[in-house]
Amino acid sequence: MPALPGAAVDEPPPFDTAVDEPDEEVDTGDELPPATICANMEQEPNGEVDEAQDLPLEQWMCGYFGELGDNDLFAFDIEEASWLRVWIRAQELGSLANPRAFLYDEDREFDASFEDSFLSADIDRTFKLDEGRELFLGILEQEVGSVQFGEEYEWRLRVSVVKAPVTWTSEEVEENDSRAEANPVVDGDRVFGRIEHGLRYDWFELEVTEDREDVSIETDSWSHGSPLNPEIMVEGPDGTEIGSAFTHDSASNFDAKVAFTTTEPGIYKIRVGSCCAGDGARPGGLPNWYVLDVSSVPVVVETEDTGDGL
Ligand SMILES: [Ca+2]
Ligand SMILES: [Ca+2]
Ligand SMILES: [Ca+2]
Ligand SMILES: [Ca+2]
Repeated sequence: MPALPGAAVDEPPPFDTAVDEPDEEVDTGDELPPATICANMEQEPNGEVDEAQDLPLEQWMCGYFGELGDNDLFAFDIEEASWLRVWIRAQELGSLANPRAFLYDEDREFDASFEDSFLSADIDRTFKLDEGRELFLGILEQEVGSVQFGEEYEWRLRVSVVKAPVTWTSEEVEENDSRAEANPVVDGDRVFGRIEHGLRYDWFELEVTEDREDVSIETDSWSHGSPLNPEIMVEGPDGTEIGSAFTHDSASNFDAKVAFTTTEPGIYKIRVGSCCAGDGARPGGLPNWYVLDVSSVPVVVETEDTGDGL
């Protein structure tokens, strides 16, 4: 289990012990005393915008889905463009809750919904705020049912300012939603971009000068906590699709990678979007970021090469 910042070394394991253990020393009037790690407890009612509770950064806020349809809403201010991590824990700590979360700002310009993480019903997302904003984070039980609430539906959440998990060399230039507006890229580029809307695309184009170049187009996104599960599609100079992917080298890595060897020089078009074309889901929004990593190197021709390079 990852270290929990602020936790005392001898703190009992989260939840299972901490919430069930009677603590006579702390009498807050609550039926269950706060666990040591909980610097803050939710204060109901907190379901409406004007009831949103201030969320201190870098500290754990703890609470429950205590009633049917319980919505727990928090507000926090970020003064400048920053990388943020939203970490919401429940099932991994033994809670029955399966939280989902909605992040948004007053103008609804920066919004995303967060559901399960890979192999986990909990939420751990890292993204780059584009500018200083006052943000709201609402969480609620994801399971739809009449009994998904109560004292066993505890959650803990923390929002923190973090270091960028990736590096990049340039940023996309919108509008780039069509082939004609494609941003040029070259070998070695790492382009930071966002899928501002799930139905929009970011187009790039790579000029290949040799007949045969090994091209690899891939994202750093999902594997670094971005809400975006990206999809890449590449077209050759004649407009035919060379490949598309929403996974990386392994089927359980939801970054995207398309790698191939060219057969002719020309302009190769690259389309980046939210997984997946033809699928109705395709979430988007400013928090959905990626870094597109571009590699294109001429194939070294072997003297005994018979034509297929293998
Ligand atoms: Ca609550
Ligand atoms: Ca509530
Ligand atoms: Ca974009
Ligand atoms: Ca675009």
